[in-house]
Amino acid sequence: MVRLDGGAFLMGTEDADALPADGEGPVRRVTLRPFRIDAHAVSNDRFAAFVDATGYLTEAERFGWSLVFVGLLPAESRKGAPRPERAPWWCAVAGAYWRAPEGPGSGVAERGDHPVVHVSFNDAQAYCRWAGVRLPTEAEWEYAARGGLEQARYPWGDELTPGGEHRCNIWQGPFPTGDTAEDGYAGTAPVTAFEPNGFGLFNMAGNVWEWCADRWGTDQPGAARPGPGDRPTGKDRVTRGGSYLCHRSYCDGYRVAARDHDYPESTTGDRGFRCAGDA
Ligand SMILES: [Cu+2]
Repeated sequence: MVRLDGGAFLMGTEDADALPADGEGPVRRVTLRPFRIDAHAVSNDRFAAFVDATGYLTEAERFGWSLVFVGLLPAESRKGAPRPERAPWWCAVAGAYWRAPEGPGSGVAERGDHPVVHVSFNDAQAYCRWAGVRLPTEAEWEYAARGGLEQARYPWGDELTPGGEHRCNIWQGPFPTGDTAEDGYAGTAPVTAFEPNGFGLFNMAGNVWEWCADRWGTDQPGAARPGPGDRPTGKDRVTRGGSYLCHRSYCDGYRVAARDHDYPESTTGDRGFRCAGDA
């Protein structure tokens, strides 16, 4: 973990291309206590240590399925797999879970240092309890992702590919049919791929969406809520950072202020987490 000083920072954005419905704005001054945060997302190897020690069954295992990106599935597994109408590039795959990310027959033997996926918010909480840590608040996550830069668009600055260099694992090419993997990866990348940001944190943009502690909402409290703090109500939880599936044609979740959410039992092949703690 990396210890960060906290203090005041400008959270959110008023960028013209941020959707008002996502609640990225207004920009507000938020003050944080010092805290610690993982330098990278929790890997398959780390999650395996938790499961081996506790016998924990993830929600995807208990429900018997999870959402896998269609492009990562062999043709025979795609057949008959239900697809959400709103996002038909996902297939509901029976038997998909963290140790079999593309369903039966797949494995993580070659992906021990990749982020664990198909973990729900509740699974992430269970891991954190075991490890004696907690999920970051959304404010902590964004402060960490910004890496000390004020109001930059990405964790490294304002340009997506400075000098033509890829700085994160997202989608290149036409979505969802052809990821050219120009950044070096189709699907997940190792948790320490690419240069870290100014705080030494890896993959705060792209690779996998990361669960935060906060309940989802789009009302930003500004000065009324000076520090991190959970909303009292709401079922969904916040996710941040975007994933290997993000492409500006439909989702630029890899912008440092971008936000998303899902219900706490939900799992997908592009969502994981990193842990935080009090300093
Ligand atoms: Cu996205």
